[in-house]
Parts: sequence; structure tokens; C-alpha cells
Amino acid sequence: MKSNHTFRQFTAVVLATGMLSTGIAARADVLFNVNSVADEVDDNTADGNCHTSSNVCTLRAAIMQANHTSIAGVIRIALPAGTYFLTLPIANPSGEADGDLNVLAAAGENRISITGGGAASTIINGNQLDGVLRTDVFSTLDIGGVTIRNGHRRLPFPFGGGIYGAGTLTLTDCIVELNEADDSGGGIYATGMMMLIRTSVRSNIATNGGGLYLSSVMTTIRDSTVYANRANFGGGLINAQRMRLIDATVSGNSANDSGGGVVNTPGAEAFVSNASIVANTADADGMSGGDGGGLLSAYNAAFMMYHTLIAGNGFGGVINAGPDCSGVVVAQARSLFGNLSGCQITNPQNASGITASTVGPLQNNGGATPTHALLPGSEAIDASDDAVGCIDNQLLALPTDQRGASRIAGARCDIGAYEFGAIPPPTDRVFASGFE
Ligand SMILES: [Ca+2]
Ligand SMILES: [Ca+2]
Ligand SMILES: [Ca+2]
Ligand SMILES: [Ca+2]
Repeated sequence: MKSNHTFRQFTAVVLATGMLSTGIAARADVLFNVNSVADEVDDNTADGNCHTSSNVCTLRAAIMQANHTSIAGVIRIALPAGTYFLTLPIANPSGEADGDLNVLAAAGENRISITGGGAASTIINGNQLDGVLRTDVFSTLDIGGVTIRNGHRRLPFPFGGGIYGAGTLTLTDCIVELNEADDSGGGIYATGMMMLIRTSVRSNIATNGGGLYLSSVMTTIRDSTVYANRANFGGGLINAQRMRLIDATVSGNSANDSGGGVVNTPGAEAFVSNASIVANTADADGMSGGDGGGLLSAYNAAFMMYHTLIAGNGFGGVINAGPDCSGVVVAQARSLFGNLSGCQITNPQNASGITASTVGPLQNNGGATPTHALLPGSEAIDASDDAVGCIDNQLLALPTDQRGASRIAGARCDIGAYEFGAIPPPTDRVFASGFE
């Protein structure tokens, strides 16, 4: 029978004179083609091949072999459409051969990429046995076009129900959904560096940080939506270190206590540019109080807002009821609030006198992730600050809105993640995030 090895090595085309003269090492990538949805271990991590005792290449085997392969290039794992249930129970001590999928840095600082066939069709299902994925410090992992679903982390490590990321982690065109952490970070708990691009984090649950718990050197969330997550504290996300939220939406999350959408903890820094924080609720259980429907930012934290919309959030589980924010925020450029009571705004001249904006429901308005459209007549339309322009916190221009539609439509940039009157490009069906 033909061997089913899927190891292929590509030698980069090297222009020898150029390479030699600049001293750049030749780079070789490795590709593992997953060809089975089974959850089986690699049968020999020393051989360089993705191979199990059943003579296939599984996702777990590909990651295990990648962990033990040292190359200068990228280890690429091609993951075709399918549902990949994790079926190996967590062991004690736990590792790469049981429970969740572990990306290690065992062979050095490898860069690993996992490319699915699109989040609507390529699903890694944690089967409630453990989390789905965990990455180590010094690992680098890029995931594209994959759904991470149905992980559940319990004691002794109840952090990051879907993903616990300690290395450098990038998710592009992904969905993280229906995961649970008994402590923090229902969808993702991040401690290294993380980027979320065109990604939805939805319907996850935890005690703290229903969607995300961010304790990263830097997390960047761009063109992405965090929605319908639940927690006792910080329904959508908790930022405990440093975060950038750009052209992104936080919607429909709820907390039984405080911070329905976003919590910014003492000492944390958040740079929030053209975000929409809408329709989240604090005190969702109606018991023992809670405040900051959209946002709770600690008095000694920094929450720097640029052209951001915080409106229609609520209290007692009811949207459009109660304060949108609690604590202290800085409006670096004009931002719009619904109910300001409970929130102290530094630079109030940039946020004065503007009340709840007119926004549509969270839905597919084009692009990879759901958004709240601005409705005709919304105060947010063309309301950005002329003195600032249409930029992020690093003073870089924002060329598009969350959907990828070109800004600027109309007279100037709008407030929030959605640009009224701008037409998004056709969604690439292969990489659509599956939002209906
Ligand atoms: Ca092997
Ligand atoms: Ca594991
Ligand atoms: Ca409560
Ligand atoms: Ca505009």
C-alpha cells in the first residue's frame, strides 16, 4: 500500500548571489496536509513526517510533529473542511498527546500556521473535554479560516475555554464560539501577543471575561466582533494589560455584575479607535447590582477613545436602560455616548452634548463579521473630529471601516466601526466567517 506520508519540503528558490551577499539564510517551509478528522497522535515525532499508527495525518499529529521539527521557515498545516472532534481525554500531567492541542516551543522558535477551508466549514470541536488549543511562551501560531468551538477548561487550569495563548498568536477569519472557562477567558485567555483580524468571538462563557481575558503585552482586535458572551464580570472582554480595539464591535454581551461589554482593570491601557460598544448589559441577573453596561474602566486605568460609539447599553439585562459606562475614560477624539451618568470623561469638549445614536441591530452588513449599521439621521454620521482626522491611536489613517468598506464616505469619517454610505467589497465566500 502506498505510504500516506504527507510531509513535503519545499526548498525556497534562492538567488544565490543576492542571498550570499546579504547573508540571509535560505528558508525552507514544511507543509503537512491533514487528511483525517480522527484525533490520533503522531507515532514518531523524530521522523519529520505527520503520520499516525492508522497511516493518516491528523491535526494532532501535524501539531505534534511541528512541535518537534526545527526549521528556519514556516511549518504550514493545511486543514481541509471538516469537523475535527478532540476525543483524547485530558491526562495528568497533560501534554500534546491528550486533551487540548498544544503548540509547544520544544524545537525552538518555530512559526506554525494552520489554514482551514473557512470558518463556516472547518471546525475544531473541543468536545467539552478540555480547552481546544494552548500555545506556549515563545511559540508563534497563525490560524486562518477555522472555527474553535466547544472547549471547556476546568480546575486545575480554568483559563481560556477555547484558546489559552501564551505565545504570539494571530487569528484571521476565524470564529471562537461556545467555549467555557470556569475562571477566566471563556473564548480566549491571552498572555503573550495576540491579533484578532476579521474574527468573531461569540457565545462563550466564563466567570471573568466571557469572550476574552487579555493579559497580553499587546492585543490588537481589528475588523472583528465580540458578541453574545456572558460572564459574572466583564461579559465581552476584560483588558488587564494593553489592548488596541480598531474598527471593531462589542455587542450584546452581558455580565451579572459589572462591565457588560468591556472591563478595563486598574493599571490597564486601552486604545480604542472607531469601535462600537453597543447593546451590552450589566447586572444581567438583576441581583446584587453591577454597573457599566457598555464599559467599566478603573479610575487608575487608561481608556483612550478615538471616534468611538458607546450607546444603547443597559442594566438589569435590559438594553437602552442605565449608564453606558462607569469609571474614567479619555475622549482623545470626539466620541459618542448614550447615557453618561456614572462615567467621568476627560477632555469633555470632545464628547459634549451628544446622546444615544441611532444604530441598527447587529447583523451581516457585509464584511466578515457582524456590525451595527448607522441608520439615516444618526448623530454618528460624519461626526468625527476635523482636528484629528480619520486615524487610529498611532496616527495611522483608517482606510476602511470594520467591513472593509472604504472610508471616507460623505463629508468625513463616522463615529464607530461602520461607515454610513460606504459599500463593502464582496465577501470572499471561502473565508467568510459563517455569520448568517
Ligand atoms: Ca512523525
Ligand atoms: Ca493537551
Ligand atoms: Ca447582579
Ligand atoms: Ca462619513
